[in-house]
Amino acid sequence: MARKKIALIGGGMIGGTLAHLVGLKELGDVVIFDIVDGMPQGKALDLAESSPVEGFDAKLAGTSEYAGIEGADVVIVTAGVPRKPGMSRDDLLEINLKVMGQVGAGIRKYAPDAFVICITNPLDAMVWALQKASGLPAEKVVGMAGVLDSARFRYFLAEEFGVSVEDVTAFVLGGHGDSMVPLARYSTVAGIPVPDLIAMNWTTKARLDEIIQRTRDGGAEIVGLLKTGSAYYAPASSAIAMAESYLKDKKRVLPCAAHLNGQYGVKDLYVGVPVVIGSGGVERVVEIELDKDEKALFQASMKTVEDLVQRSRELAPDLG
Ligand code: A3D
Repeated sequence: MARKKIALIGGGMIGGTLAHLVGLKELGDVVIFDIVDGMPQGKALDLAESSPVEGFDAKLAGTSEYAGIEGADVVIVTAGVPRKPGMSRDDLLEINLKVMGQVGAGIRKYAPDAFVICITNPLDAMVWALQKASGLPAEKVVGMAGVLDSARFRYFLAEEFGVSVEDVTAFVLGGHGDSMVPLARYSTVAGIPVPDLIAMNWTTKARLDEIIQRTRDGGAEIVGLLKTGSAYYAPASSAIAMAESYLKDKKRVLPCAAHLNGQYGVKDLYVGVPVVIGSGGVERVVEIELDKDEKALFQASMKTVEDLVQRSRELAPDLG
């Protein structure tokens, strides 16, 4: 069986980490595309030279031509500008919309059968723009945010409870950003819902609220520490989990920014919801019951996504 081909559009901090993970996990051959002269080629060669030591077999190449991504099975998009301290994800809207237009055209021409994962911020608007610009079926274009947001929630909960991260599941809905909705009652330790753990005195409601707020601010916390860019290790791991589920038809249930067409009362928007990812792409959107408070938070989050997409439509009317 021929190796799979994974194209990484954007070879910056996340792109380089993605290439490393694809190699270490032997998911396939890698092409890194970037507009910076020599950088994607340099990173690809450096990573290829690590393969004898790590013991993985993969071809790694860098390119600045879209033809290089031809026939890719998976395309992961990080092209654009990351947040600087004090900048909101929304500030990136205009510049990264133009980038999505170029990237979408490249995918449309050279990798129309790929499963496309968008990471570029502001995520919910960029994945929407990328789907429109590429013209790919909506179930083949998805945004990475929920896996990262829920990983942060899981990590903080595991620290709080003094248990393995492996035994903590967490649930985050809605847009990526300050309005995301971490759902405590669907978050568990070995199946025990977090509200029950409060009743068992494992933590308090006040501590849980602090953890939820820290999860919402998770991206900004890293930006504040790094000062020169945003998080890249955990975002890359999160996108790889999605790519792996597609490539291996694992049918994992992962929170992703998926195209909704009526589910959760939302039309033609990308929003963070649990989905099943298999060889068909997004094979199913899982629609859970929300209580009154959760619904209100979800709707507020939806409103911010809607506003962002509306502004995107105004800035790039050709996207539709
Ligand atoms: P960075 O290291 O700057 O890499 C971005 C790369 O994109 C650079 O190498 C650029 O040269 C390249 N690039 C710029 N314009 C183009 C273009 N037109 N075509 C191809 N390549 C181009 O950033 P990063 O890797 O740290 O982050 C990438 C993106 O991910 C940013 O938009 C971040 O805001 C976003 N991000 C999202 C999350 C989510 O959870 C959604 C988390 C972390 C970062």
